[in-house]
Amino acid sequence: MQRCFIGLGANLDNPMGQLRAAITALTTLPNSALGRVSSLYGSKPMGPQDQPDYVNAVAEVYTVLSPLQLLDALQQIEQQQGRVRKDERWGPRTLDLDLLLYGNEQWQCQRLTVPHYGLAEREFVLYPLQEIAADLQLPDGRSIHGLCQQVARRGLTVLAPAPR
Ligand code: ROI
Repeated sequence: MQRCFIGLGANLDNPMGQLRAAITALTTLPNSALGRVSSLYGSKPMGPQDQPDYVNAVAEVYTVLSPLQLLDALQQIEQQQGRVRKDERWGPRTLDLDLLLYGNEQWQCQRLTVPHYGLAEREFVLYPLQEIAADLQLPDGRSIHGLCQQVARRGLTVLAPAPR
C-alpha cells in the first residue's frame, strides 16, 4: 500500500463543481482509499494569463494500484468529466488530475514522472499539500515546509473548506 497525493485543478465549466465531483470519483478508485482532502483554493493561472483563475486542491489516496494503473484511473475520471485534450499546452481545462507523489518513490517513463515535475514551484500544489501533510518530505529529502517558505502565494486564497 502506498500513500499518494493527487493534485486537482480546473478553470472551466464550474471549476468548484468539477473538483467536488472529482473528489467523489476518487472515493470509487479500485483497491484504494481516499484520505485527507485539502480546502479548495483559488489561484492565478500559471502560464498564459488570458484564461480564468483556477480552483485547486490536493487529495491523499492510499492505494495498492501501480503508478500507471493509478494514472489510468485518474485519466478515466478526467475524461468522464468532459476533459478534451487540446494541442495547446498550458491552456484552460475542465479538470486536471496530477499524480504528485507515489509513496517515497521516484518514477520516470514516457507517460509519467513522479514526483510531478512542477511540484516544487507551484504554490497551488505546495500550500494545499502542506495543509493536509504538514510533516511531508519529498523523496529527495526536501520538506514541504521549506518549499512553502521559498514559494510565494501569488494570490492563492482559500475559497471553501474541504468538500467532505
Ligand atoms: N495554473 C493554476 N493556477 N492552477 C493549475 O492547476 C494550473 N494547471 C495548469 C497550468 C496551465 C500550468 N496552469 C495552472 O496545467
